[in-house]
Amino acid sequence: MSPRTSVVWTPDFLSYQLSDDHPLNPVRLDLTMRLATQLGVLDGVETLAPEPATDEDLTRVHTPSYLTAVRSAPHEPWGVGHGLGTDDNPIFLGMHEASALIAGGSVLAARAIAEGRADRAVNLAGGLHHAMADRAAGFCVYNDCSVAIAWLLEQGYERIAYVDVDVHHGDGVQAAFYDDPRVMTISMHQHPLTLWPGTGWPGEYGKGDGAGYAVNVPLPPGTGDAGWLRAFHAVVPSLLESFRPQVLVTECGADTHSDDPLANLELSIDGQRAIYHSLRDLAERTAGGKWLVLGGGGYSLFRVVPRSWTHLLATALDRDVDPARPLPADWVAHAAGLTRHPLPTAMTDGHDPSFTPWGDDVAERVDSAILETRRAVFP
Ligand code: ZLS
Ligand code: CA
Ligand code: ZN
Repeated sequence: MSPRTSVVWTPDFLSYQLSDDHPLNPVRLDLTMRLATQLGVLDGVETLAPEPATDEDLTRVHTPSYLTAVRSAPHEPWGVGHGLGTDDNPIFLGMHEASALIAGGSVLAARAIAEGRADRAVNLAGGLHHAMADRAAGFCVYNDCSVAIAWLLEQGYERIAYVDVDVHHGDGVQAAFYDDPRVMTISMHQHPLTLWPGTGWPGEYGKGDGAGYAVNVPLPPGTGDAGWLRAFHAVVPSLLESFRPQVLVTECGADTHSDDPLANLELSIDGQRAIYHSLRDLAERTAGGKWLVLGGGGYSLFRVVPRSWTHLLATALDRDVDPARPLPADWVAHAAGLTRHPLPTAMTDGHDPSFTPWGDDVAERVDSAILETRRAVFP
């Protein structure tokens, strides 16, 4: 039987706008939904409208005093602390409401799976993986990934795998479950010496009962499709095959792309599409088909995120989009009215993800990253 997929969406997700010139611009979500709709990817798909996460949901991960600070910050912005009011995490009106709505979206997606109404569920506004128990960080106020996982644990789930393909380290989710063997966290990311937040070393492998259940794969700047996929396949499938998660949760940030202004990996749309197909295959083979898909970073707002996440939605819906498919003229015209950047013309960057234009130096450094991770986590 073909899998049932739920898509969580409300236009109110667009109110998570940290500031006018902030890199995490919600226009990327609007452009993605428009592109997926115009390509017919969402035809007949009923979207689920979320409610804000409750305090009970949020305090499975966050401290009550942090919730109080987030709620009051827009009204008394002086000396709030908790990482709020920084360049990365400016205080904005409705900050608690917008952040709780995104977390509620990820809980709703988890609930659709837990209640057996869906095998797969998608919240593209989610993936805010840096938020800590009592602190905002890296554009993230509430950690919807952790809140959804904590909700699943509360329902009695015993094995959740979290795979984070965003270019940044999934530090907040790792920290939330660092000593908990019920949650295996795996993050692929640009090397901590070369990218904020500077964590995600292979030696961070969990502690106490959770030792061995945190996994980090740092990749050198310049890593392209082939190197990234090589590292992924050397580490992730065998871990998931032995862990046998009941649900696979994935953070699917699209900031690994070569056009992304915040980081220095060199993936293409075609490489990212291959990643999404691998994640789907792993959910089918190792997690009984249960796949919770979250968004994440991605700062090439016009050229990358809409195409990449349309492939992600299509993958989750088993309606794969041909990379050669041209972009609809209406979408291009709409996007052209918002940017002076040249727009792509098709759903591909014209790359074969198994081909790498990079020299052996990057390939060799990818191989040493793989070895380092494997030494840390495989007995
Ligand atoms: O994973 O690098 C940093 C921290 C700083 C440098 C930048 N300044 C402004 C603050 C202090 C050390 N922060 C990163 C955070 C990256 C978060 C990624 C989130 C995710 O993709 C999941 C959603 C960072 N990199 C780039 C920026 N911040 C950044 C770039 C441009 C701007 C504009 C708005 C704000 C200030 C000017 C800003 C941040
Ligand atoms: Ca990551
Ligand atoms: Zn990121």
